Amino acid sequence: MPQDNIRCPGLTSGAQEIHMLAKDLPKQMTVFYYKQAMQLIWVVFAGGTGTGKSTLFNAFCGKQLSGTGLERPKTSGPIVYAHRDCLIEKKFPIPLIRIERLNADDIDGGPVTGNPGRLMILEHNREEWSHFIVTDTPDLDSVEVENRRITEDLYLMSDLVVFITSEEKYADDVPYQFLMRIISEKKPYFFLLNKARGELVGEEVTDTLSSRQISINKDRMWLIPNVSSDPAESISKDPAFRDFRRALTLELSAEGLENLLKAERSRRAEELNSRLARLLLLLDEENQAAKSWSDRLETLCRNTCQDFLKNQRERFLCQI
Ligand SMILES: Nc1nc2c(ncn2[C@@H]2O[C@H](COP(=O)(O)OP(=O)(O)O)[C@@H](O)[C@H]2O)c(=O)[nH]1
Ligand SMILES: [Mg+2]
Repeated sequence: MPQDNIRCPGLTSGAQEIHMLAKDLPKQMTVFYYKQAMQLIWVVFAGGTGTGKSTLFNAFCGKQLSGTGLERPKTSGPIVYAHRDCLIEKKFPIPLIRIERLNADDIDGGPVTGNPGRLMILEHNREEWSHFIVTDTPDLDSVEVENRRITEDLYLMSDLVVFITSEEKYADDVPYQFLMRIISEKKPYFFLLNKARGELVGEEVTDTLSSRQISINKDRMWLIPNVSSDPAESISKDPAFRDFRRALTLELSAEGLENLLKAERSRRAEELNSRLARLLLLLDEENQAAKSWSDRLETLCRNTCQDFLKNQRERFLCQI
């Protein structure tokens, strides 16, 4: 059972959800206030294990920043590519995470892999990228609880998610649940299906997803073909990848900053409101259930006493 400060008797089927909401809401509110005070777009690359998140993150940033490879888990902590003046640390809302900084031009040991419980900021000085940050994350279906938790926290921080999947993964349960959440919460997203076979077409993907109640906006979907050698190099030259990069760069233009942040803030406020309303509704149902149980007990108690008295009277009354 999650830890929270709510005491409820657990008489309704919503009791478990009450505890989940009560546990998550304080963090969501802290994130809300942190982001409210910041003119910065958080782009988060997220997806299942080995789908190519780090490869595509590097290709988008135009630099080998994050380690890639098939040994799992390769990315052990989040890696953030940010302008050196971004004040990410100020009142950072995720507790228990240490923030470290490195100059992105100075990663002598090659691409970094991150560390559990730490957020690694790789600083740059590209002025045209100073109003947004790009984050690579550990696998959201990682076997490590810590990895899954941090990816979940970064999702809360995100204003835009680049969801990455691959042909063999896109119907898997955990990535599917995550995608479902992105769409149901109306979070802005880009959907990349990496390592796609040549003959795979968009309709096949959208049909499979719609058979599982996920409707993907085709304008937000790119199939990045499987390249046979040197993915780091080949992907950045691929026309589908270039098209995705153009679309994301356009979305992140400095002129669009105000609108994107405004839309995301009101989406976030709505999301919080609906969670709070849901919590109040479930608590009310618990109250009603508690009241009717207490009424039932009272009736039972009264009937039992009356039966008992009647029984005793009959027993002790003199009978002729
Ligand atoms: N052959 C091939 N390998 C790829 C492609 N994209 C990524 N990879 C490889 O897949 C492995 C996992 O990629 P990585 O970016 O580390 O995945 P992540 O775990 O999602 O971050 C790496 O060895 C990449 O080089 C591709 O299009 N073709
Ligand atoms: Mg990775």
